Amino acid sequence: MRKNHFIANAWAQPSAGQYLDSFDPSNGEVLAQLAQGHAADIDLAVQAAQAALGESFDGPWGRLSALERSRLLMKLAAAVTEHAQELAELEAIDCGKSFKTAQADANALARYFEYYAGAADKLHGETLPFNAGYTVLTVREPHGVTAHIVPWNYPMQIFGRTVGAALAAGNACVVKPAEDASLSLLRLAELAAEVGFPAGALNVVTGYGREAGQALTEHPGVAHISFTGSTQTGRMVALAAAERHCPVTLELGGKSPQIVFEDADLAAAVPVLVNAIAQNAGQTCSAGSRVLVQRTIYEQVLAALVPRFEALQSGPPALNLDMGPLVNRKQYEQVRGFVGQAEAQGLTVAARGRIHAEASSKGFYQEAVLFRDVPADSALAQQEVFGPVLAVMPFDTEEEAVRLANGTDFGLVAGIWSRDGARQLRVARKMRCGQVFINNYGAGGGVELPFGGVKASGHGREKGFEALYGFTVLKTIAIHHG
Ligand code: TXE
Repeated sequence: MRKNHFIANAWAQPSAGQYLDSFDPSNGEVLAQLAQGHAADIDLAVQAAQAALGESFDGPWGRLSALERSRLLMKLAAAVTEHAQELAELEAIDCGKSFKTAQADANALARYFEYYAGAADKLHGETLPFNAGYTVLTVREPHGVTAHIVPWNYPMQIFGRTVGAALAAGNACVVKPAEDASLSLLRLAELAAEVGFPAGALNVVTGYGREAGQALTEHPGVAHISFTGSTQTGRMVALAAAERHCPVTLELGGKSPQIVFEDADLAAAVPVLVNAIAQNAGQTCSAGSRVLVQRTIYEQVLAALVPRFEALQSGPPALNLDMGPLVNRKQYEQVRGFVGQAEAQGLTVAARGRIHAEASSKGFYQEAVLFRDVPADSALAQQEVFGPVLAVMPFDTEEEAVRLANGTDFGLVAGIWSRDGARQLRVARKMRCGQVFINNYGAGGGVELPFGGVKASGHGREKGFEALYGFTVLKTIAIHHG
């Protein structure tokens, strides 16, 4: 399968004529050849987006009313629902997800478009009380051309929450998917053209991060950058953006804790603790990769976790097991490296999951691993593994739990399990992160719920109305009428 860029509602061959191999993680074989984008391809896409907007927002996309944008997004949501099976299959094979996970991602994508379609014509400014003789108002305007650098773990969902919001707010988008997982996003761009988005409103340029990605971050025509990915690359993107004062939203990784107090409802908590790390084989920015358990119930919680971990199975996407393979060899080696290093340091493996007999030995399969008594300063407790590896550790007091929970460079999400209402809120207010879940974890995704991090987890908010605000520039207009 050979795929080109999608620019101005048409397939575009790569300017340098080069294609890169994208691999099937379930067997290590070449799945597709993707156009290898360079600066020239990015330039074409940015020009197409600029033309769609027009110099004074008078182009075929720029002049549409909020209601017209809303209706197009609603049509795109319907097209995604109609093609959900096809999109899920592409995503499952490309990323190594089980089909049921990819299906859920397709549903979430449709929901993002619905949500932002509904929000597009409710994105209004204010009138402000001011001096006598004045009327002052604010208007929210699009940035212009927005860049969206998308990783491989949830391509459709991340596309939905950034591109959906950016389009609703009236921006024209240039998307650079991950080199490992571009197929669903190329199809989405095609669907957008089919439902009537004007040429240039949505463009997808594939290629490597250091080529197409970097060129996009450096392009002077880009007015806002939304990046989801690693902390390291996020820093490079932010530096490139700073060179030309371009606003940037960074959604980076995490080492998110779940705190289990002795009064928690364990029957409710335990399955969620497992799912929070098994979901997408741990390749989730908000994965609950640390579990802090009050010492009085520590052995009880471990005893409940162990059989559930042992039952977790990894296998080919079509088998719809708990987990598929990891996305690529680099990720596979990274996760194996963390596990091997922890074992070499004498950390205790409490349980291991299984790899299904039908899994190819050439696929990137990693079984779930549960480590107990993990020291707070170890790599396993401090660094993002991005695989199905859970670090469990005990604590004695609430103060210690808060210190441990906040004691990493990251700050994305936290979970609190307790029946004590005062403690729930007290601890939630002390968490240094962007989202806190009490007696649940993730709230089932929640497209309406603002999401993002602090510290090395990034800045800016996606999802909900906050994302829409981020994709607009607030202009104040003061009228002196006497
Ligand atoms: O990420 P990169 P990688 C974390 C996770 C994972 C690690 C490495 O810990 O193990 O990152 O993954 C594009 N300019 N997360 O190497 O490099 C790249 O092409 C512009 C967490 O895959 O950050 C891809 O589209 N763009 C995370 C995207 O950036 C560049 C999701 C992400 O790649 C670029 C994924 C450059 N110089 C990984 N270099 C999350 N927050 O969910 C690369 N890219």
